[in-house]
Amino acid sequence: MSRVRAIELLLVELPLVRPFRTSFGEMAEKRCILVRVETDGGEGWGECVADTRPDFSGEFNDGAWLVLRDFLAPALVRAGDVDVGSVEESFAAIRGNPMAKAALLDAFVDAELRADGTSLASWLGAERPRVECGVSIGIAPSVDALLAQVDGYLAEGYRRIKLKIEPGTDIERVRAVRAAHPDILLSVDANAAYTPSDADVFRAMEDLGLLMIEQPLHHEDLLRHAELQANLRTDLCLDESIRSVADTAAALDLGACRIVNIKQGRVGGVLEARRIHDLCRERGVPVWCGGMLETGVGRALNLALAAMPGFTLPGDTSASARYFEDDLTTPFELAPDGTMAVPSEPGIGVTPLPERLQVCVTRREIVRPRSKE
Ligand code: SMG
Ligand code: MG
Repeated sequence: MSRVRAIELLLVELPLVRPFRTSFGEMAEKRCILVRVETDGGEGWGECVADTRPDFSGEFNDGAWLVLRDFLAPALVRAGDVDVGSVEESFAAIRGNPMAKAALLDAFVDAELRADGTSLASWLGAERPRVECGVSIGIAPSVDALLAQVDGYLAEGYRRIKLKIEPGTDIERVRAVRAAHPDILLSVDANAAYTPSDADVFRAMEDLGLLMIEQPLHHEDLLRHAELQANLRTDLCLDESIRSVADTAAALDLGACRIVNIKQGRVGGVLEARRIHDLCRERGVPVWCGGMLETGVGRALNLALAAMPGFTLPGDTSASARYFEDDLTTPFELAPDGTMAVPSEPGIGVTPLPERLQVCVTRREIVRPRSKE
């Protein structure tokens, strides 16, 4: 149980080692909000997975900043004594905005666990000291460029390759990678770029031995995903469509997917992510840890989640070097066997390096209790 003394918002900017292109756009820099919560027991850190534009979801940095500064942070400060079991209640009157909520909630959970000397991984019941890592490859300028990237990541040890796809180049690209690597774990992610009339594209991929097809259709369309899944042998996985444990239950009941991508930031934080994990585990549905090109702060949290027992497939938990020349934290490194260590220090186990914050922070604001509170 702690009282929140101050909530600091920091906007950070880091160049990416290579632009990341998806079916909805290209990203050349990482720009995100970090949240630092100060309680009477210590401090904690969270990272917001929103980006500059509302493209992956409706949330974006400037909007999340306002929601955090004007609604979520004041609500948490007003709530008085809270603990990890009651912190979500302080946000209950604020609809939507799961990415903003996750950043603040995760920072609070981190502060509580640090004060208690418990690592997030052990608190979540994580069972593995290391997790298997995959890598997500953006849409490349050409087949040759793509094949070269795949070769490079496989040589580093990554255990699963995920290809971003878009209409027009999809089948040719996936076939080329499969032909070059007949035995690797290979999946594709459409980021909702297709419609039910594109079913032929996915049928053409049936004999390519894909581990899954991620989010082929519109994020709000569970019914059409269910129809597509009924007509495909390949497993569908939902990402953007899953914003809560309720969405997950609906998707599973409808048969809209057979695999779930858990991104804690997309579902309002680590507590809801754990509920989704528990539901899927109960129902025998494999889950894996998605990524939002997080800095070391968000990556540390993802690694703790990915070590939970229901996370049975390699996640998009790649090494710091896959994204940044210089991360905000001590870099996360991939071992040659394609695994990464789960942080074992209290809380998320890492703290942004002050000298990196000095370079990367472009905006800061602090919310404190009003004097009468
Ligand atoms: O963190 O390595 C990563 C990126 C993983 O492909 C990835 N994320 O839809 O799963 C997804 C995308 C969303 C990011 S779009 C900027
Ligand atoms: Mg995805």
